[in-house]
Amino acid sequence: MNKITGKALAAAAVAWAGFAEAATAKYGLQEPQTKIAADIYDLHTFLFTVCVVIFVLVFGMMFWSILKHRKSLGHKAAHFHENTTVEVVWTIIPFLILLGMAIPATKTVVEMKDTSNPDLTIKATGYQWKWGYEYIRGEGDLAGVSDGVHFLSNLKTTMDEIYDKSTPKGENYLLDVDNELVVPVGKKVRVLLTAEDVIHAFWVPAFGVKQDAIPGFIRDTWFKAETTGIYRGQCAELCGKEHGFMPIVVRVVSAEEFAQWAADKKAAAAPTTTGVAPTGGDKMGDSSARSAGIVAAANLTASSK
Ligand SMILES: [Cu+2]
Repeated sequence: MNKITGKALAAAAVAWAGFAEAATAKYGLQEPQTKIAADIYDLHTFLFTVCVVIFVLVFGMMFWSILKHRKSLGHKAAHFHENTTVEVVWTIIPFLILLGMAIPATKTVVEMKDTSNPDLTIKATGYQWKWGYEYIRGEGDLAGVSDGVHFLSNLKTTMDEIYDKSTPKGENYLLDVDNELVVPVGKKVRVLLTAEDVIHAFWVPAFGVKQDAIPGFIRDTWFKAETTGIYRGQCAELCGKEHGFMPIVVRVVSAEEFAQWAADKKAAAAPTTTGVAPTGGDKMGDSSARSAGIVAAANLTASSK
């Protein structure tokens, strides 16, 4: 009998381990790719454990008390008031628990907010419903490599995939873009965030980055990706009917690949021999449309004089 119980327990443990692994893959946090994301992951595990322990202790004590001290067993309710020891204990213990949770959490939040000394600064602008990226001139060694590079990043998932039920959904359904945000590995990237129309939010779970992009304001955040690869995120602020259609895709590459990519982007954006900027579907109008507007405004000023 004991052997059978042992085997059953072992089988249950194996089944539970398998279930836990599958559940983690499906419902758990994404595998952290930055130190901050790893800190957040550990904090989540630690705080969740504290909550579970408190839950088990409180409910265990409650059910045990109800069952063991019920009226049918002949128990009579005890009457005690103003017990100083009990009151001191139940004030101090929660205070210590909160302190134990707040100290590591605050340390991580302070680290998250420290956007100083970046290697590279990128301005990300939220639009209904796409992201615009601009590699700006600023502090850091890498500023000269990519400064001035700017582009829009649109959803690549086809409308058929979204609306036509007979079309199979791709592997990265609603998480694929035409122009990825490319960054070098192991470098501190500061992201300046703003929006053109309504509030959006820049969220890349694997980097532990989530920051609102607010029209008229600049907020900043940072990440330092530790491994090359492609990491996906989404707008995390309900921003209109196509809120779910503005993903963020970050491609982390080596320093050489980054320099090459930046050079290619700059070459593609350079004016052609005819002096007309190439059309790259740049609806943001940062290049051709905006400069045409500037020229028109200059002409107006000139003619009014
Ligand atoms: Cu949005």
